[in-house]
Amino acid sequence: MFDPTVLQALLSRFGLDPLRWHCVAFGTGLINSTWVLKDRDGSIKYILQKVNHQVFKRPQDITHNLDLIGKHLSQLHPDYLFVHPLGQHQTPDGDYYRLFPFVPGSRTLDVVSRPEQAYEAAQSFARFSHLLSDLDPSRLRETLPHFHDLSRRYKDFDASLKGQTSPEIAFLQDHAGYVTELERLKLSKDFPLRIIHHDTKISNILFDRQDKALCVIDLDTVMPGYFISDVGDMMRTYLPPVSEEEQDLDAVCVRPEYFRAIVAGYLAGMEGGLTSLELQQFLFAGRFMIYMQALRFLTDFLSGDVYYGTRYPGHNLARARNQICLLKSFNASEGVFREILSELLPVKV
Ligand code: GN1
Ligand code: MG
Repeated sequence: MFDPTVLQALLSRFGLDPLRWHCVAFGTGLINSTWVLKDRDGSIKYILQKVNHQVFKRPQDITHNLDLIGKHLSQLHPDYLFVHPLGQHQTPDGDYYRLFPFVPGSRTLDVVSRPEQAYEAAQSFARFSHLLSDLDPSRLRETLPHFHDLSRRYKDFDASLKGQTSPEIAFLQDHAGYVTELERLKLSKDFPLRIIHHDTKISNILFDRQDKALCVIDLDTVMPGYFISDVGDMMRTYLPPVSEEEQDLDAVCVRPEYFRAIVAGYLAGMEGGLTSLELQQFLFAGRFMIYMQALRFLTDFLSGDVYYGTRYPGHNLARARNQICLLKSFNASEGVFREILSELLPVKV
């Protein structure tokens, strides 16, 4: 938790009376730390976030992107709810904090328990990219260079092996065809770089009490990328009934009705904005993101857990096993997914 003197100094910097606000840790993110600021009556008014500057080496690039996006949206789509930070501050030891307004009546979900929630989230992430489609992606900074660069992730994985073998390593090596598949797609002009979110887990959507999506949040990784990152991360995190933390692999499976909801919601939010080549990549989107997350967890395990926080020995190995199991389950459901796609898509896949 917070050193009280650091917290007091920080709140004063943001123009808040340190004696008035009660600061409580919030959320389950693996990278940044988040707190809510409660007023004396217990109501939440602000969100305070510390950006992990080991990961985000240039937090000012996040600010640059958010300013650019905020201006664009307020000019062209003034009704769009965009939660802009109220302020940011770097402490003398380099920690970077941001203060956000709490959106009244909003709540976040940690798990997707109804397909309607998946639809709402997918529609919101798609709408966000769609409304930004007339902003040149190259004007944004890459807040995390090579973040979803699968070739780079594979190289890092390969370098971490140092001659070791295991069933997990062999599985990921056997599926390295996904790396070349993405490189091939990237060569096509019909597979455009877009401004996308890059972290579409359900807790990055604010919902109202009726489970209608209000807006997307956690915009640190908004930067140029491919739509398959956003769709794929929704598949990775909404299709299974359990999270990547689940160690009971029998519980890791995919739920086709959530696949339908993601695809339908995303198409609705994009309003016809995807190219025909993109429309054919919904299955690859899921494979790509689940595979990359398995690579990232296993690489971190093999490298001594330097990136993801762990709570027990072998935690990152367990997460990698979970994702490998999810990828197997995803691929085993290809037939059902194809049927759904043939109903929803205007093109044949
Ligand atoms: C990290 O911290 P969190 O949960 O928002 C990671 C994502 C991973 C996710 C896996 C900047 O996100 O890419 O998918 O963990 N974010 C970063 O849980 O590495
Ligand atoms: Mg995040």
